[in-house]
Parts: sequence; structure tokens; C-alpha cells
Amino acid sequence: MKISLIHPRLVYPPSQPPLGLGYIAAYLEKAGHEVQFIEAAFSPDDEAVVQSVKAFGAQLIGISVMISYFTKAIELSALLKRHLPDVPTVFGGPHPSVVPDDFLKYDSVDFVLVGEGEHTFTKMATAMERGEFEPENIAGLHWKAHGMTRRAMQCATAAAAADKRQEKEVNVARIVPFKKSQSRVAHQAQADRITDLDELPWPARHLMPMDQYQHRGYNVSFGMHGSNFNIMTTRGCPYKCNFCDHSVFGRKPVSRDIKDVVDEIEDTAKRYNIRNFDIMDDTFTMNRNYVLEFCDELISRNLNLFWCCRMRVTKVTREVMKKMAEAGCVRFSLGIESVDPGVLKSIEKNISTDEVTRLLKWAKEFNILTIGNFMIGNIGDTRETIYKTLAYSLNTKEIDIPSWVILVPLPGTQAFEVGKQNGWIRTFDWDDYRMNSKDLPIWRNEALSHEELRDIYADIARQVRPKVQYAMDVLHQERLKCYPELQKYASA
Ligand code: B12
Ligand code: SF4
Repeated sequence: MKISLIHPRLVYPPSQPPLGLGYIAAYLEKAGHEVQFIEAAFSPDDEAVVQSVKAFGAQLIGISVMISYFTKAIELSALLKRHLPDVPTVFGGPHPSVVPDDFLKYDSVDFVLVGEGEHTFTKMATAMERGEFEPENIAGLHWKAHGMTRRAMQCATAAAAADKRQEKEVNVARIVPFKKSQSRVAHQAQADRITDLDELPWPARHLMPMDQYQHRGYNVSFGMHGSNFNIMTTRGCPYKCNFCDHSVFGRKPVSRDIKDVVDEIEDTAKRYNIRNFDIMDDTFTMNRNYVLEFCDELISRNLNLFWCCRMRVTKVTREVMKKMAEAGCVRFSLGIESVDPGVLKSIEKNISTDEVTRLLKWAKEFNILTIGNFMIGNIGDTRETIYKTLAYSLNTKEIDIPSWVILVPLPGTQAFEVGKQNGWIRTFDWDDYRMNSKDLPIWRNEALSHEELRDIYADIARQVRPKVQYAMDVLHQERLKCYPELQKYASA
């Protein structure tokens, strides 16, 4: 079957391909399907995206969505539906996995598939191709009990069987919520988590415009020269931070075989001539032995690559920091959030500032650049706790870049539920759920109003700017000396 997988236009052009769609594409190909991948941000407009899908002759369309580009994704599917009314649309990814029914309100959304998509989406496509598709048989699938979806199912099956598609200009796809009488939805219980990640092929980078992601115009990757590619070693995080969305990978961590991960790194670096990679795991360092073995494997291959990761302080020792540095880790982002013990407790972060400070010192001992992630507006936060945390982020010299956000209450999280119950959430328009937005925050807490949080955030942004500027101007440049190909510029 011919399947188009689309990553909708983000607020800004991405510098890395979406790994989720890459994995699904690879799994579909392994099952014999023909896959097209489209990064909408690299098309001039959504009309061009539709033309590509048409030209490819897609029989099924998959769209991946994160919360803040909800409407962009719906708009794109509406346009697709207008031009290709018989091609079913399936939505998946972190946001549809939490609020599937919000998507099914729209005429242009036929199905929502929650959770990890490799097995379930492939099963769905294969069943459609064989004319055996029954939504009840696909775990995690949500669909409309009436209306477009019935038709979409019939069309998909018929189209796949006859391999014949007709283009009809039917105006069914305006962005109008489904009528109440039609809004019944049905769903199948969620699929089990994928427990054997080694059974998955590597993401289908060969379908992705890797060269277009390799630009430096859009962002500077702190401490790295040139492009980077993304990779995942582990899915799932066992911790319970009250603001974090676990809807796709859940709490039970599963890891890939280390040799296979490093094979993928080696192959990708050589194939695309990229020297840096970014580990996308929620918490790369949660299993100490795994990290040590991974680093040993990288060191043993002498690949001379540089990398960065996201981590939390728990379980990280000086030995781990040393080994990570030896293996080419040049930077990490660390979830610090607050230095107030009461706030840390209320968000269930379960870390202490002392251990954070100790870890940061080790990082500097081994010359790793650090990004400290802080969040304001947490439950329990007051002006005093926030400014105490700001002082820490400015005065701790081991934090190179203090990165601040106002809490965004993601649906499906505990913070969202508490906020909803207390009337602290200003809007449920998912497009507004963006970090670093200059708009009035969507969230407030028991002590600080939306306006107060906005003003405090603006003040923090002003105060941290010189430190961030220094990091980019001085530390970043210093780091680039590690790239021999830049040496010729050193004396200029
Ligand atoms: C990298 C990343 C980013 C990158 C994305 C780069 C890129 N090109 O991929 C950037 C920096 C742009 C980013 C931004 C944001 N991100 Co982000 N990000 C991540 C991170 C750390 C890794 C993503 C990843 O590669 N995952 C690995 C792949 C394999 O997983 P996946 O994408 O979820 O895909 C699987 C399933 O979702 C599903 N699936 C995915 N697509 C589809 C499509 C179909 C059709 C089907 C059937 C299934 C399906 O199958 C896939 C394979 O199993 C995740 C955390 C995480 N561990 O996932 C957060 C995460 C996805 N981000 C999150 C958030 C909130 C954001 C922001 C909205 C933050 C904000 N408020 O501003 C922004 C929005 C982007 C924008 N500009 O509008 C949340 C998502 C919450 C939500 N409900 O949407 C997450 C889960 C973090 C968290 N725990 O809270 N992010
Ligand atoms: S914030 Fe980090 S440590 Fe906490 S639950 Fe989310 S991924 Fe895990």
C-alpha cells in the first residue's frame, strides 16, 4: 500500500527529522509498504504538500502531532481531504495519544491511533491492503461511530483492492467540528508497549531530506559545530514529575541493544557525514551501567563524534560524567526546575539541589557544557522561591546556559488536572500551549496570577540574557577548537 507520512509545519523549521515517523516508516517498509515522508516545513505551503501526496498516489495518510501545532495539523488534513476525499487520514503522536476525541471532532480526521505506532499502524495498513480492515482489531485505534470514517474505511479498502483512486473535488473538509449527533466515537483498548526495541528497524532516514535538516541558519547547537542527527537508546521514564507527559512511552523503561545503537550512530554519521548526534531519550542517564557500556562501545570504535543528551541528576556519579566526556559528550540539559525543597516536593521531582550542584561540578571538571532547565509557576512557587532559584541559576558558574520556561500544563499530566480543578488554566486552545511564548501564560498557580508570572518571566529573561550571551560568544567558540576542520579559521 502507498502511505504518506507527514510532519506538519512547526512554529519554526525543524533541525532534526521526527524520529517517530522515521520508525513507523521503516516498520511499514519492512512489511512491504511503499512510504513517502513529507516534512511540511520544507514545502513552500500546504498546497504543495497536497500535490506531493497526490503525485505519490497515497492510499493512506499518517500525520504526527505535538500539542502546539494542533490547528496546523487539522488545517493540513482539511486541505488533504478536500483534494483527496477518499484517502483516510490517521493522526498519531504525543498529543492525539492524550486527547484523541478532540481530533475526531473534525471532518478531516478519520482515525486516531494512540501510543507507539510501529506495530499498530502497520497492522492497520496491511489489513486495509488486504481488504480485511476492521477497526475493532487495531489496538489503540479511535474512530467515529458514524459519518466520514465509515466512508473512509470503505473507500480505503476498495481503493487498495482495486489500486484505483479518483480525485474528487468534494467540499467536505472545512474545519467544522462534527455535528453533535455524529460525534459518537469508538475506540479499541490501547496497544501494549513495545518491549523489544531491537526488533524495530532503524528510522527510515533514507526517506527523509537529511540535507535540509542540516542547516545552521535556524539554530545554533550550543557547543557543536555543524549539524547533528537524532537517535534514541531508551523509551519510557520511571519518574513522576507532575508536569511531564508520559502518554506514549509510559513509565517502564526499555532499552535497545548497545551495539545496535552504536552501529546506527556509526552508520548515520558516515552516511550523512555528520559529526554530532543528539540523544532524544527523556532521561538518558537513568541506567548507570547502560550509560557506561554505551560510552565504552563508542570509545572502542574511535569514531571521533560529539554528542549531547537530556538527563536528570539521579544515579549519575563522577565516574559516569568522566566516561561520558571521554566518549565525546560535549553538553547535556539537566532538569533542575527549582531549588526550593517545597516546590521540588510538590512537583514530585524527587531530587535535591545538593546533588545537582555536585553533578554540575563534575561536569565542569570534565569540560562538559551544561544547560540547566528551570520552570516557574510550579505548584508551591511564590515570588520568593522563583527569585531564589533565579539567583542559583545566575550564580552557579557551572551552569553555562540557564534555560527558563513557564509551566505549560500538558493534558494528561497531574499538573493539568490540578490546574483544571482550581481554575488556573486560562485556555484549552492547544495552539497556545507553547513554551517561551511572549503571550499571557495559560497557567497560573495558587500564589501568582497569569500577569504576575508573565512579568516575572520577562524579568528573568532579561537577567539571564548576559550569561546566555557569554556562553554563546565565549564558551561556544572555545568548544569549536575541538573541530580540526575549524583550525584554519583560528588565526584569522
Ligand atoms: C525532540 C523533541 C522535540 C523537538 C522535535 C524535533 C523533531 N523534529 O522531532 C522540538 C524541540 C522541536 C520539540 C518541541 C516541542 N515539544 Co517536544 N519533545 C521531544 C522529545 C524529547 C523527543 C521526541 C522524539 O523524537 N521521540 C521519539 C519518537 C520515537 O517518539 P514519538 O515522536 O512520540 O513517536 C511515537 C508515537 O508518538 C507514535 N507516533 C508519532 N507520530 C505518529 C503518527 C501516526 C500516524 C501514528 C499512527 C503514530 C505516531 O509512534 C511513534 C513511534 O512509536 C519528546 C519526549 C519523548 N521522549 O518523546 C518531547 C515531547 C514530544 N515534546 C513535547 C512538547 C510539549 C513539546 C512542545 C509543545 C513544547 C512547548 N510547549 O513548546 C514543543 C512543540 C513544537 C513546536 N515548535 O510547535 C511533549 C509532547 C506533549 C504533547 N502532548 O504533545 C513531549 C512528550 C515531552 C514531554 N514528556 O512532555 N520537541
Ligand atoms: S521530566 Fe524527565 S525525569 Fe521527570 S518524568 Fe519527565 S522525562 Fe522523567
